[in-house]
Parts: sequence; C-alpha cells; structure tokens
Amino acid sequence: MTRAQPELVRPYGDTTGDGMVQLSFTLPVPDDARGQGAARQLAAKMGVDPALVAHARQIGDGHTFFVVYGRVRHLVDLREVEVREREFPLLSAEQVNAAVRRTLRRKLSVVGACIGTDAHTVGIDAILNLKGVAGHKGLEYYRELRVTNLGAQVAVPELVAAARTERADAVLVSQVVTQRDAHLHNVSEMSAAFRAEYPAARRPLLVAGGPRFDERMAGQLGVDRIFGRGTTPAEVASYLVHALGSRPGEES
Ligand code: B12
Repeated sequence: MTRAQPELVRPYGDTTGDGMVQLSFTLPVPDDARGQGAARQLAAKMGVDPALVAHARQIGDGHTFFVVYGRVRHLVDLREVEVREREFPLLSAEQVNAAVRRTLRRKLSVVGACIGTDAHTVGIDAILNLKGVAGHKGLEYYRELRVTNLGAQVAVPELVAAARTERADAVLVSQVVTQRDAHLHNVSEMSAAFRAEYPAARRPLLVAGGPRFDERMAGQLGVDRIFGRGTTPAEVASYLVHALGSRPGEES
C-alpha cells in the first residue's frame, strides 16, 4: 500500500520533520570567534535558530566561508508549489527528423553561442555538439538539423549576422555567469537586437539556457523559451519542432 504524500512538509536533517537545513555563505570577516558569531547572527536573522557553525574557512584577506547547520520552523505547502510543466512531447531523434522533413521540407538551421563575455561553452556544447551530455547526443547528431556553433564570447551583432548568413530557424544562447545579472542583461540585449532586425514573422526562435535561469522569465527577457540546468539535447530538439511547427507557414 502506498502512503498518501503529505501536503505540508519540513526539511529533513537527522529525523523526519526535524526542520534541519544547511546553508553556506561568505562574510567579509576574519575566521575568529567574532566572525563565527556574525555567521550565527545572519543565520538567525534568516530564520535558522538555533544555528551551529559546522565549517568555517578563511578565504583570502579578511573573508570567511561558512557552512551553518540549524533548525527552521517554516513549512513547505506542496499545493502552492509552482512549476513550469513541459508543454511539448519528448521525441526521439527519428521523430524529430521526420517532423522537420514534414513541416519545413528542408534542414532546420540552428545557430548557437555563448554571448557577452561568458566563456563557459561546456553547456552549449553539451546541447549542440555530437558528443552531447550524459549519454544524450547533441543536435549535430540529428540528420535534419544543421548546427552552427559560434563558441564563446560572441557579441550580439556578430550573432545576428551569423543568424542571417545561416538563415537560422532558431538561435540558442548560453549564459552561465550571473554576476551582476549579466545573464539577464545579455539575453535582453540579444532579444531586443533580433526583434529590431527581423519582422516578427521571420524572426528566428530565440532560446536561452544556463544553470541559473528561472525558466518562467522567458517573456520578461523577450525570448521564446528558457532551459535550465540538466537540460538534454532531446528536450531542445523536441521543443524546436514543436515551436516551429506551430508557427505560421513560410513564404517560399
Ligand atoms: C568549467 C568552468 C569554467 C571553465 C569554462 C570552460 C569552458 N570552455 O566552458 C573556465 C575555467 C574557463 C571558467 C572560467 C570562469 N569561471 Co567558471 N566554472 C566552471 C564550472 C566548474 C563548471 C561549468 C560547467 O562546465 N558545467 C557543466 C555544463 C554541462 O553545465 P551547464 O553549463 O549548466 O549546462 C547545462 C544547462 O545549464 C543547460 N544549458 C546551458 N547553456 C544552455 C544553452 C541553451 C540554448 C540551452 C537550451 C541549454 C543550456 O544545458 C546544459 C546541459 O544540461 C562552474 C562551477 C560548476 N560546478 O558549475 C564554474 C562557474 C560557472 N564559473 C564561475 C566563474 C566566476 C568563472 C570566472 C569568472 C572565474 C574567474 N574569476 O576568472 C571565469 C569566467 C570566464 C568567462 N569569461 O566566462 C562561477 C560563476 C558564478 C556566477 N554565478 O556568475 C561558477 C559557478 C563557479 C563558482 N561557484 O563560483 N569556468
């Protein structure tokens, strides 16, 4: 017999429902008794009470990295959890190829890059390159997809020019660095440039991805879809045929 899932849950530390959590942060203080007191004070203000400093290590000049363990009294109401459900079916490579042949009757052109100063190419390579990620082959594996991977630190005008040259159906950009919200600024700049360059009906699909995006922010950033951590190439390929298939047909 399966037990019904409770609607209200607490964190699990050592025993069910004990409310124990662990969090880490860095403070601009030395690693001494006062520094540890500062860490406990911050944790208490965040609702972790009592808080135990489980780990402290000074990193560089006058900064200390802390791991704090302690109890919170907050409950999670599972009925109020909001998630973005996948709005398209997950297809095999054969199904994706067949859908492209049927809807476009030519290869689907994908242009990808890491934009801005971001040099973290592993994520976009995982999606685009043949080798893929975790046993899933990348979009280059799909016979009906033509992939152009521009690599790292691509400026937006360069990306727009490549999209034109390659007659891109979809433009995929990766953003991993989130310091000072660089990922949000760069993606907004990119989507504004494409919207300025193309009439709405001819604009490529704009897709952004990276580990620290909120997938619900697509509209706010002016892109068609955002993918977060753990994305597989099959999800992206399935999305592309779904989204392009539901667009009005092309003029020949
Ligand atoms: C490898 C690495 C590097 C390598 C990058 C090599 C390369 N060619 O990519 C090197 C050493 C160059 C590097 C440099 C730096 N790094 Co670094 N780096 C990492 C590290 C360890 C792993 C990132 C990675 O490869 N993940 C694996 C891939 C597969 O995962 P992913 O990117 O999340 O991609 C998946 C999804 O997010 C999604 N996805 C990603 N992009 C896209 C795009 C699309 C279109 C779609 C659909 C999906 C998608 O699909 C992918 C597959 O599932 C992370 C820490 C970590 N453990 O994550 C730090 C990290 C990302 N780096 C960081 C930093 C700060 C830097 C530097 C600024 C350090 C410095 N002071 O010089 C520089 C910046 C250089 C630059 N100009 O960008 C920080 C970023 C902090 C932040 N949030 O802003 C991190 C988080 C480390 C940390 N904890 O501080 N780094």
